[in-house]
This record gives sequence, structure tokens and C-alpha cells, in this order.
Amino acid sequence: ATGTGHSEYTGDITLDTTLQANGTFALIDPTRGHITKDAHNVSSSSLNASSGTLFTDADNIWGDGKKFSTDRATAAVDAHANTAKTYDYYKTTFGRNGIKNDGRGATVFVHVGTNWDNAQWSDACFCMMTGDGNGTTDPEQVDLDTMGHEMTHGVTSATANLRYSGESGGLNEATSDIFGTMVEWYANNAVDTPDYLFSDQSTPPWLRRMDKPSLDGRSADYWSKSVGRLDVHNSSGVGNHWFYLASEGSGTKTINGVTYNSPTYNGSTVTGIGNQKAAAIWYRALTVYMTSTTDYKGARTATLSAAKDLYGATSPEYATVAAAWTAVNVL
Ligand code: ASN
Ligand code: ZN
Ligand code: CA
Repeated sequence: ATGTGHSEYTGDITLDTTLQANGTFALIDPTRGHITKDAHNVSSSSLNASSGTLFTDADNIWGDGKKFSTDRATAAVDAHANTAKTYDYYKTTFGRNGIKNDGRGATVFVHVGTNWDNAQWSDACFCMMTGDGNGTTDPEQVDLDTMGHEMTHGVTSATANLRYSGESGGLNEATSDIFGTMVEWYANNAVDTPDYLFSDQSTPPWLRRMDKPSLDGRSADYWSKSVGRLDVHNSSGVGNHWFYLASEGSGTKTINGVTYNSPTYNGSTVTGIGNQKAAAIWYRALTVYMTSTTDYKGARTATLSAAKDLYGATSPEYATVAAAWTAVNVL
């Protein structure tokens, strides 16, 4: 069935739902397979796939469009629709049928924990968990790049399986920021306009950014031999910065009203190839060449192999991949 959702981040949208035998509609996506449940504030560490309750509704009109809503279905509208959008990005762009490329849909939980200002993917429950924000500045963690980020953790687990510590952990996190961002560019929503800022809707003005990751006060702009000792959400800066530079090039640029000023290392100047080509290269590197122990040097090799496969070793795309890694001091 097709429902109507009053979402908190993207206005009024359609929702793919299922009419059940008892005459009520449920947040079961009939084609993509994911289902959306209320965790009833159970903590992330206590949840499993059978926890919580499936969202159901009599008239198939869901939510009230408000942030911090008292209508518990509002966060579910965004979570359900943004999971579908992420699924569609992977299917349309790469022919990938869901997280494991086997058509299996995930379980999506909203209202996890109490004032839990976070979201995460769990391989164990094949589920996404989203919290309600911090109760003051940060609303429910169900915006599009966040959902794309978390679902991408499942894709990474099913492919390169990058170990979640050290440099491979930074690459794992960068992979989620890259494809979370690309889902936003794919959706091209007029309210949540595409950018290189991460979690900008649910953690305003943003949680991380790709043009100059160090602007968050924690993330690395460039590789150094100690970068693998940072938290994985900060060593990701090297990969995120590579992605921005490969997509848009070095220097200053204003896109959809946001001004980016991306620095480079080693005197490297980068000519952008656009984010679709940069993402295609990263996806092929992730799914064909990276392994659980790939580090930044290995990511340079993997993406160059991918660029050679897709565009040829003498292509401008190949040259940009190399220049962007040199610019983030991965040589
Ligand atoms: N939001 C975080 C992530 O997806 C969750 C975490 O680090 N546990 O990386
Ligand atoms: Zn993550
Ligand atoms: Ca964003």
C-alpha cells in the first residue's frame, strides 16, 4: 500500500506500507523488505530483532511532521522512508539488492534509549537503531545521511568487512559517511539539500564535514603515522577529505549555499571528477579490492585499481584519484 507520511525532515512524503489481515496498515516495506519498529526506549545494548513493536496505523497517514514529536510515528516516517531511499540508491546505482545483495530487508528501530543522541547498525540483529537526540538541540537521529551511514555499515560488513579499529576502522567510517552523503545527493531533496556535511539535519549545524574534517576539532585532514590511534569517527577524516577532493577538487567552492574551502598537502592540486564517479570508484574498491585489514595506503591502491577498471589507467579519473590521495598525504 502507499501511505502518506508527515516527516520531520523532508515534509510530506509517500510511504511504502502493508495492509495486514486485521485491516490495519503496518510499516512493512513490501518490496524492499525492511520493517520499522518502536523500541519503546529500550537501550541499544538490550535490543534484539524481536524487541519492540511494529508500527501500525488505521488510515495509513503517519506522523505529525514535528521534531521531538509526541506522536511516536513521526520519527518512524523518516526512518522508514530514508531506509527505502538508501535501498533505492544502492539498487539504482550499483544494482545491489539490499545490504547483503540478497534482497533481505533490515529491521529499523526508532526511539531507542532515553535521550540517546546516536544511531547505529548491528550485524547481530540485522537492524538499525536510532535514538531521539539530546532533547534540546538535536532531534531524532533519522535524517537521510544518518540512515544512509548506518545502512552502509551493513554493506561494509557484507563486503570488505573493514575491521572497526585503527586505519581500517577509519576507512569503515569514511565508507559510511561517503555513501550516506551520496544517498543525500541521489535524493536531491529541496528541504534537505545535498551537501558534504554529515548529520547536518539531526545534529545541527553538522557533526562532521568532508571538505576540511578538522573543523570539528577532532578529525584528521591528512594521513600521519598516528592517525590510526584516533577514534574511527575521526581517522575517517582522511577518507572523507579524499572523497571531497576527488569529487569537487581543491580550493574554494560554494554548492547549494554552503561554502567549502578544502586544503591540500604536498602541494597537490586536484581537479574534481564529480561525486558520482568518486563514489563508483569507492564502491568498486570496497566490494572488489578492500579487505578487513586494508589501511589508507591499501585504500589508495584499491581505489586506483577500481579507477583503472572503470575508466582506464590513462584517464583523468585515475589521475584525480592519485592526486586526491597525495593531497591527503597518502602516498
Ligand atoms: N553513530 C555511530 C556510527 O555509526 C554509532 C557508533 O559509533 N556506535 O558509527
Ligand atoms: Zn558509523
Ligand atoms: Ca548532509
